[in-house]
Amino acid sequence: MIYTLKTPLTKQEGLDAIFRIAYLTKVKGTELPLIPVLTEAMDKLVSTLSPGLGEFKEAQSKAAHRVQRNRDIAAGGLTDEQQAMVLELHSLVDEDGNGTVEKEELEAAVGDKRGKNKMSFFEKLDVDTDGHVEPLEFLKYFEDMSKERGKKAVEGLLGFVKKGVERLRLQRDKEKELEEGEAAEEEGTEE
Ligand SMILES: [Ca+2]
Ligand SMILES: [Ca+2]
Repeated sequence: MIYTLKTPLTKQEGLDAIFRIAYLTKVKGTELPLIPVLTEAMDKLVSTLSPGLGEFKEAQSKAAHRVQRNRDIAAGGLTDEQQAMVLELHSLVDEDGNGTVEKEELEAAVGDKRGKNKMSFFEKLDVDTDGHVEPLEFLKYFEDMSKERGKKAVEGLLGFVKKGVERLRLQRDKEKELEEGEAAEEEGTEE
């Protein structure tokens, strides 16, 4: 049965062959009805082929995704590294770690800069205006910017956000140190 599958048969020829083999090996000369035997043969065939089928489909969809990605990058979209960087920045700006960036978090990192059209950076990012910037909204903003204004503009903004995040982290560390210092002092006076 397996051998016939490796020959260039049409689907119909393949099915006919399977049915014929099922008939010859299981039904001919017996009292068995044909249909249950065929059903069983089909089930066996499906379970034999389906693990490979899943892999094949996955490889195919990965290849299709790859082609689409290459097209996007060729059209000026972000590279894989830049996408990773954008998502990392998103998670760094998301200080409370709830998975989205809120207005206060963004302003703490990069301030409240308004463009010519009076829209704040946050308003531009939060396209669906639900008050949270999801990772995909963040990514889309940089992706569009890359396509419309080029790599340099994106690199510039990425650098700006990165600096903001680093400055914020230093500031938080200092505050923490101060707090710990005070706590230690208090403990010291108690003794
Ligand atoms: Ca957040
Ligand atoms: Ca949103």
